[in-house]
Amino acid sequence: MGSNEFLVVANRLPVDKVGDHYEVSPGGLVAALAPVLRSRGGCWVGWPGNTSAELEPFEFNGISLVPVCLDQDDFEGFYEGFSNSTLWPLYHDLIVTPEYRQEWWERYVAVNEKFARATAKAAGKNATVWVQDYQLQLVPGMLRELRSDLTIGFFLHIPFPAPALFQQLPWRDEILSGLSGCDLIGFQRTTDEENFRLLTTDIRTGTFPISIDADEVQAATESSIRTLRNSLGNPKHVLLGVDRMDYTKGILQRLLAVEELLEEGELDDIAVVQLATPSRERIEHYRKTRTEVEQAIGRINGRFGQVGRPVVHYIHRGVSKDKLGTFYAAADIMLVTPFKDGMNLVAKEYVAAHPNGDGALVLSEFAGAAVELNQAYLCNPFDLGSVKAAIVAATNPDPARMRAMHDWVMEHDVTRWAQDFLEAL
Ligand code: ADQ
Repeated sequence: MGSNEFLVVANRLPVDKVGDHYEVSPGGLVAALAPVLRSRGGCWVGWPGNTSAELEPFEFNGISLVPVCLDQDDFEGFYEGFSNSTLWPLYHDLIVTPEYRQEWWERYVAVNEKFARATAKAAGKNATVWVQDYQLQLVPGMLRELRSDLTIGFFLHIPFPAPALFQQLPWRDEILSGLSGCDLIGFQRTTDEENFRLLTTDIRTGTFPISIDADEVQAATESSIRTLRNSLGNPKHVLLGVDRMDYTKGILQRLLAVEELLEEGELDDIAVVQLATPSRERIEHYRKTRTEVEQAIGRINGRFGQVGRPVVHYIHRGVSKDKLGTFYAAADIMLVTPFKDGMNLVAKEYVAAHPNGDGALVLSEFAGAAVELNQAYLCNPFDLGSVKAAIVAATNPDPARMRAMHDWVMEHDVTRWAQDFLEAL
């Protein structure tokens, strides 16, 4: 038994090793939880992100970190396999076909056991443990067996599918029994919660839409916005996409919509900026998505670009928070078009960067964010006509809509999300 009174357990530690030191790593979960942990002073249990190091617990930026070390077989079976090639596509409504493999499942069980044991060791008497996301659905049940004194919460960051889909999973009973170790399970949307409750009503559940650390969205200066727009050739409309390169995000669909609008003469004098962080690149579907996106970008630039003035500006790298803030502030239209998304923090970050009512958000109905940001220009990414109509409408936006969404996001930030969940727990 340890002495920590509050523990976050997540697949990844909130840091990356860069050379011989650590840096806070980017991503939805980290953005969401780091501020909460700092203010409560707890510990974070997670994988350090590489399979080589055997690490001891250490302190970083006022948070104590408890590493769970994974070897290459764990990484391939638990992370790339069961988490991201079985559960990820299944929970995102089969955008690609999930693969069901016994050896991946066995790794998933073994790695969840590692997390549960490390957590049981670090937790003080009657501590509160908050387990995060689809990679660790067995941890609550295992932890309950090891430590009956703990209060255990779980938050699912991605959607929970309809029972008809979930029931495909050969290990569906084991997953439900793992989750039944929880005192409370939180979901992003009521539809996720309802889907889960159709399977079992024995566990307490709630809906807690995650949000952003609104203060972290850097206020961009006028001059940085001007410099950026100049470098894009001062077009009438700047359109922006910011995503992990993932097939759930509908990056190709938004490019195809723009291409058709250019072809039809419905849009002109535009620049599109697509920032896409590399993601899960050893998985075939991810490589295919990248290839399709890059082909479309090349084709669109070939058809509609000029020398020195492409239509689509594409960065396949992460960008710093402060540059990202300038992109958000400079963009007239933000394109968020996932086929399915638990929440989508990018949509909220964009809204936070537009305090004065300028800008327009084109948002998929299938993003969790669409529930709260219902003043966006909503679209159905499975219907290109609907994406095109939303983009055209967004070229002449109503400032009242952005103002209303801005006020909502500023009020409902990630601190409030965490407070709401932990109070309910
Ligand atoms: P993600 O699928 O990673 O998260 P999202 O919520 O959009 O999706 O978060 C991505 C984060 O990464 C954002 O904070 C964004 O700023 C950052 N980011 C993306 N591209 C970047 C780039 N090129 N450079 C720098 N930063 C970049 C999962 C779920 C979501 C859910 C979150 C949190 O899939 O639905 O909203 O968890 O619960």
